[in-house]
Amino acid sequence: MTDLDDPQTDPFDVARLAAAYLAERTGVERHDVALVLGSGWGGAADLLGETVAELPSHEIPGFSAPAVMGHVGTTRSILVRGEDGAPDRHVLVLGSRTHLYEGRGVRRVVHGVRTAAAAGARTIVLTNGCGGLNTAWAPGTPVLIRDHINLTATSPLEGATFIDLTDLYTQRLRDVAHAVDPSLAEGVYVQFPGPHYETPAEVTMAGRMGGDLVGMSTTLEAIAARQAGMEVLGLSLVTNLAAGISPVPLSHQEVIEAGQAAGPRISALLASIVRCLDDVAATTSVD
Ligand code: 8IG
Repeated sequence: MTDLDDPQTDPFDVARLAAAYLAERTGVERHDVALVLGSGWGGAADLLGETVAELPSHEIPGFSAPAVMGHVGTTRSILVRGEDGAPDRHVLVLGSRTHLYEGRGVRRVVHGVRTAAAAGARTIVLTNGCGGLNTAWAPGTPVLIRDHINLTATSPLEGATFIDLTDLYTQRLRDVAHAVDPSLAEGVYVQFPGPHYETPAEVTMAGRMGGDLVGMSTTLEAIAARQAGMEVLGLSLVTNLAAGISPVPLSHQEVIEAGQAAGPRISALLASIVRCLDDVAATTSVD
């Protein structure tokens, strides 16, 4: 049973199948950390370490082909060498994600996360490109996700599954990120369904609700990650000021260009954070 669209299929069975496929294709039995690369974050994997294996994501059971230009469609296994006696870590890099707006269902949106958990990952780093409400955050500014507001009106959890989200983007991992870069800002990420950007009135609403960032991904993945027992770190790249905050209309081209311009800097930041995560995650249980 590999059809995620079939309600009879257990999505965790498909995730285990995908993880077994990954182990076979990469030769890596277990991965320690997973990394989901969103808009603007694509170059980060190159700085992490040596790529052990790279495969087109759509070949993995349950994965679909990427739909959006600028999203890399490969999955990589990277060996991050431990420094100062720290152990080597296997990092699973998911270079593409399925967005809710693609209409393929929530199970597909979170399948990569569940696969990472089935592959052994205890820590997941979710990255995205987003709009910013704070004018002090120029396009190209990375922001740590402190919490989220899920406006998709859906959940990856099925049935009466109650999961505590009090410390979803854990303070512990945000402390690790701040140790790498004390200047990192923090914000509340608001996920809209998309694929249209917000109206200025919706951005005003997001701000009054307590939001700082608006985007179209991440919250459902974070919930699924927590359900799977993973510790979550979220990093947003502000690629544009949100509608109405900016005097000019948004364009997808602007988003891609801001990502490319910020690429080298945020890639180095992400690589440093992942190397530090390894050290912490190696000695910490999240059960
Ligand atoms: I990149 O301004 C990016 N993704 N919802 N709004 C929403 N998603 C985004 C935006 C934005 N920029």
